[in-house]
Amino acid sequence: MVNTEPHLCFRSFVEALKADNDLVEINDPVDPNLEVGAITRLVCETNDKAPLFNNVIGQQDGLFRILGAPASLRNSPKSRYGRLARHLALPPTASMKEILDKMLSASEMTPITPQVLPTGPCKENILLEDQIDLTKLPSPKLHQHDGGKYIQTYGMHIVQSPDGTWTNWSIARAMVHDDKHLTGLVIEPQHIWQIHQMWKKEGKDVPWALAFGVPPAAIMASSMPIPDGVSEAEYVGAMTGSALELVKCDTNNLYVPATSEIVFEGTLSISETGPEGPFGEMHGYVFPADTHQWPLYKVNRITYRDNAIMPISACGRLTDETHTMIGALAAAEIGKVCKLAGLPITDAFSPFESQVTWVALKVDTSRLRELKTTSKEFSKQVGDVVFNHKAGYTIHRLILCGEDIDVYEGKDVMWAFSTRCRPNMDETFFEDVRGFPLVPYMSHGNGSPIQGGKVVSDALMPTEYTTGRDFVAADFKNSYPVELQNKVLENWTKMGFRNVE
Ligand SMILES: Cc1cc2nc3c(=O)[nH]c(=O)nc-3n(C[C@H](O)[C@H](O)[C@H](O)COP(=O)(O)O)c2cc1C
Ligand SMILES: [Mn+2]
Repeated sequence: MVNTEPHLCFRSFVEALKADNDLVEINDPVDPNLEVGAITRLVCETNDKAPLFNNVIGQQDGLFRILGAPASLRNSPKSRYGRLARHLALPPTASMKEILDKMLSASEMTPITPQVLPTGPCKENILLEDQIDLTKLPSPKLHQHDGGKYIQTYGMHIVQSPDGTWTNWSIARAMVHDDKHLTGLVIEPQHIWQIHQMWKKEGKDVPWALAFGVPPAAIMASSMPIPDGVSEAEYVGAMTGSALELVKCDTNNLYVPATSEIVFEGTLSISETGPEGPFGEMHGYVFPADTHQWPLYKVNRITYRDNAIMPISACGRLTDETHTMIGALAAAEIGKVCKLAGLPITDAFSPFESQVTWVALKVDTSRLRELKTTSKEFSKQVGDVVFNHKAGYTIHRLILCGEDIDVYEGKDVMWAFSTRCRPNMDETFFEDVRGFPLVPYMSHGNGSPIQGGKVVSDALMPTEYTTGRDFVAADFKNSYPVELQNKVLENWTKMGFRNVE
C-alpha cells in the first residue's frame, strides 16, 4: 500500500486543492501551445485558483493533463501560502515562517532512508524506447518568445554521484530538443552540475531519471539549496517522519517516487549539447535572442500513471513557484547558514517585491551589541558568509534589519531599506563572489555575468549597534497607548469604517 497523503502523493495533492476550493478544472480543449501558459500566467498574476487542464489538445494514451501554478499564491491573505502549506501537511493558514521552519526542521534530524517498493502507480503505463517521440507529447510552450516546449519546469531530476553515496533531487528547467532528447540548464554551482562534473571525470554519461508530479514534500526539498552531499530523499523522510516510498527505474539503478505521475529514464550526456532557450524566466523577462548550449538528456523509457497529470510553472513576473519556492527556500537556507556561522540572525526571507533578488535578515540586536562590532565589520562578515556559500548563489542584496521589522512582510523591509540604509555609506559591495547570471543586470548588464554585483545593505541604525533603538515607528501600533488602540478598534465598524483585514 502506498502512502497517499497529499504531501506524499501528487494525485492526492490535486484532490486536496479541489477540496480547498483552490482548483479550477478546465474540461474544454486547451492548446499547450501558449494557451496553457497564458491561463496559468494570468492565474499567477492575480493569485487565482490553480488550473487543472483535463483536456490538453494533443494528449494521447493518458499523456497528459496539466496542472498549472502548483505552488503559487492564494488570494485570501489568511491562506496566502495555502498551496505551499499543502505541500507539507501544514494547515492552509500556515505562515511563511511556519512553512520555512518546517523545511529547515529536517536539517537537525536523523535522515530517514527511503523504502523500496516492488512496484507502484508510476508503472501503470510504459513506453519503450522505440515508442517514444517527445515532440508528439502535448508539452507546453509557455511564453511566445520561448525557444522551445518547456516540458520540464516542475519535475525532479534524479542523479547520483558515481560512488553511489549521494543521490540528488532537484528542479532545473528543460525543453524538448528532438524525439528522444531534452536540453536544459546544468549550471554551476548546482548539485546536478556538481554530479555531472563527477561523471565527466569518469568519462561516462550520467544515469538519470526525471520524475514529474512527485510527492509535494519532495519537490519542495528539490528546490531548496540543502547542503552538498545530502540526499533530498532522506531529508524529506526526516521532515515528514516517514520513509519515502520509491520504486526502481526499469533501465538503470536509480529510484523514483512510487506515486510519480510520469517518469523519464535515461542519461544526461557529458559530451553532447543542444541549443536551449530563450525562456521567460523568474525575474520576469525573456531576451528573445538568448540561446545557449546546454547538455542533452536522452530519454529511453517513459512510465506513467493512468490519466497522468504534468505539473508546470509558467514563471515570469510575480508571483509563481520561482518566487514562492526558489526565493523563500534559499532565504531559509541562508538564515540557517548564518546561524551556523555564529551570526546573530533569527529570520530570513526574500521579499517578492525584489523579484527574489534580495534577502532580508532579521538581526538579534542585543546579541549584536554584545559583539561590539561596527556596521562595516558586520556587513563584511555577513556578506562573506552568505555570498561565498551555494545557498546565497541567487541572492544579490542582503538587507540587515532590526527586530521591529517583520522580514516576511515586503513592505516592512522596503520601509527599513528606504529609510535606514544610507546609499553608499551603509552599503558594502562584493565583486569577488559568484554572481547569478539569470538576473538581467548580470547577463545583460555591464559587468561580468557570473561574478560580483552583490551588496550588503545595512538597514540597522547606528544606535542598534550601541545603545539600542532610539526611534519609534509613527504608526497605529506604536504611536498610541494600547487602551486607546483597543477602543478605536472596538468602535471601528460602528463609526462606519471598513473591517480591518
Ligand atoms: C519552478 C522552479 C524552476 C527552477 N528552475 C531552475 C533551473 O532552470 N535551473 C536551476 O539551476 N535551478 C532551478 N530552480 C532552482 C533549484 O531547484 C534550486 O536552486 C535547488 O536548490 C537546486 O537543487 P540543488 O540544491 O540540489 O542543486 C528552479 C526551482 C523552481 C521551484
Ligand atoms: Mn541538493
